[in-house]
Amino acid sequence: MEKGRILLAVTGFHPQRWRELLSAEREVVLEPDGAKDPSITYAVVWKQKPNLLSSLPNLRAIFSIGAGVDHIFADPGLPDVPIVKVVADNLTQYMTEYVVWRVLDHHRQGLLYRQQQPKKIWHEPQQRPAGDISVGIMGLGTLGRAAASVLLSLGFAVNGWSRSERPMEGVATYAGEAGLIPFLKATDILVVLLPLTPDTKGIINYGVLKELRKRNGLGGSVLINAGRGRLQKDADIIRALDDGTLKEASLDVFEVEPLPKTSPLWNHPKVFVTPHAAATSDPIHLVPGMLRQMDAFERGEKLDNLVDRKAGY
Ligand code: NDP
Ligand code: OXD
Repeated sequence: MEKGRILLAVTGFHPQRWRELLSAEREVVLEPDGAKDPSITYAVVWKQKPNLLSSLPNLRAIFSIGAGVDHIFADPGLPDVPIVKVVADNLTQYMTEYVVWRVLDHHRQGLLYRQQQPKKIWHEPQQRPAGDISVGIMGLGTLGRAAASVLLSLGFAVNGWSRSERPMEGVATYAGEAGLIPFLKATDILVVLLPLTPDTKGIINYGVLKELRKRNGLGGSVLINAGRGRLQKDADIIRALDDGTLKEASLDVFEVEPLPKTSPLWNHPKVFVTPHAAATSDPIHLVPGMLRQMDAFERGEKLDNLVDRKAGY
């Protein structure tokens, strides 16, 4: 079979490096060219323009350049072809680093020390063992499990919540709607690594934050969201921080991105902001896997890391 051509449609990413690496093995057409082109069989996308994909008469598969695929499902005219998401050691490693960094910073009172230093305050707060803190990971998938295993090795108690039962040695696991409240009640630091789907949109709201455990050495519960911004209600997080429901938050994702300059989250003294940078998609690490999958598909083999269209992730 002839090697299929690729449409590269990536909004918000610099396409040059992706194009260069993909072009090493296949012909690449860069959006805005390519609409309706019958010679295109694959689309490599990030936030592609609505109805672009449905204009391609011979499209056989869509490759997301991220682990999340909500940007693809946002297209009202999404054609019924397989969608492949990113599962890659490099991306998983980045996310594990982010989660462990933020958990350790909250656990080891990073905010307090950053406040003390400019005032030249020499004060050591009480230290607690990691085992006194339970980190609850919402979304015990590829990224959640990897982070969980490093947190376990550091001695934290770890809980996990997923849609279906996902046992993991050393982790107290909870599943589905029935497992949500017990999971929250057993969690001091909530780490959100869920995909954005119709079921998870807005799930990080005041009511949910209220359920988190507060009797811990941290002096309150903590939120870390590196999943998607629209999982959370920014205003509910601010309310929870202001009334003490939450002690601190680390947010990598926001309802609107880039986070508007007018957002109170920027200047909130209890919030640590990163610009959707927890785990970047690096083409040098991701393109070889995409090209390998395209070759395998053309040999009649099945695609890996397929999105479950019904579940939306
Ligand atoms: P996976 O698909 O491997 O895991 C998703 C997890 O979420 C699974 O455990 C799944 O349950 C669970 N889940 C999904 N829906 C629900 C629900 N309704 N209720 C409870 N649990 C649910 O995804 P990844 O780990 O690869 O990635 C997770 C997300 O991280 C991505 O979708 C993306 O949004 C985000 N991300 C953010 C990045 C950043 O830089 N900020 C970078 C990369 C990813 P089950 O196991 O039962 O299927
Ligand atoms: C992703 C992301 O989904 O970077 O991979 O957000």
